[in-house]
Amino acid sequence: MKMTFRWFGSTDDSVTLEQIRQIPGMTGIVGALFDVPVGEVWPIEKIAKLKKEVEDAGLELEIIESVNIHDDIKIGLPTRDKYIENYSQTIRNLAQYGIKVICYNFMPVFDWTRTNLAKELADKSTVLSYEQGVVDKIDPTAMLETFKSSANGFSLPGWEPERMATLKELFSKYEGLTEDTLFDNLKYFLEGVIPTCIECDVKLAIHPDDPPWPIFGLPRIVKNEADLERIIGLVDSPYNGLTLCSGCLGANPANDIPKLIRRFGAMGRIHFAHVRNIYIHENGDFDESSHLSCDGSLDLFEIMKAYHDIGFTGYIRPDHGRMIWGEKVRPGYGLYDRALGVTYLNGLWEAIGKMAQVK
Ligand code: DNO
Repeated sequence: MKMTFRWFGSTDDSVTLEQIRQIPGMTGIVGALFDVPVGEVWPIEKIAKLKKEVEDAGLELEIIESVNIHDDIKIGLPTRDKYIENYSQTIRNLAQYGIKVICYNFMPVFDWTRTNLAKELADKSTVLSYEQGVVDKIDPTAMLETFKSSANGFSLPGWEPERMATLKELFSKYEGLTEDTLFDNLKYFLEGVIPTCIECDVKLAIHPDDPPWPIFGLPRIVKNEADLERIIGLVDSPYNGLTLCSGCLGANPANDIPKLIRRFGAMGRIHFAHVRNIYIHENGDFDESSHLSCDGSLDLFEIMKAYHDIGFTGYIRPDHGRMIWGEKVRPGYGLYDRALGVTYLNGLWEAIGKMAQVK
């Protein structure tokens, strides 16, 4: 596996490349251009600048999270062809700079959703959390206020202010869209871009829905094993792959994460691993706990063992972290707890590897 760390760029991340490089075992950055509006081609010059910055810091840039998909593609509007062409051009541009994997999602309107970005735990750390009762009661536009007021002044990935400004209009465009139509639209998108992926040797890795069930009456299609199976069958190519996010899929206890890793990993379809833990309450609500198995509901040893057993050589990153030690940065994306996460994952990996040799 290749250990990586998500970074939001020199102007929008309080964590520096130098700090990231000092985390033991770190090899690369998971990067993106956050100032290019969704749907536009990513300019060569900006990609070149990002690549150089990362490499000058002694790290690699081979994976992008995310090149987001324009809503017209998800809805299936006639304008989608133009956006699919733009997406293909972005793939070509990224390939020129050595990008190997692109993570994306296919969630209507909202990317990942939480109801509290700073829930205080008994030890006074704060975590991202999700309460279904809150989501059921509030107008989705109110979610924006929650996000704005508790994001420590940072923008949040997937919640771009320009897009969110047209929220009501966006919702009306999605009206009546079913899961099946969303699958059809994903297939149309994949059929449009996979030939370019093959030509450029860039793999796509769809990110699961977070949480993995429909919210605000919008359909979601990357929720469980059956969905993942259907997705990889839409275009049967290794270039049509997965980002296996343990925390997203794991929010539904029916999703057996080690089983999913073994199954889709053996098929060579997992290109990117997001590994984190969550603590699921009795009513199904959840908090994003520390990565440690005993702090959450997922068994991180079993998850890392599954990756080890399939001989995983892809990219991996710790996922969201808690806010600890007085850090006040982008919720979920501080330095300290994610660095602890990396060290823990590396420790598990080393131990599992050595145990396998002893046997
Ligand atoms: C949240 C992330 C997501 C993820 C996208 C991928 O922190 O896990 O925003 O990057 O869904 O497109």
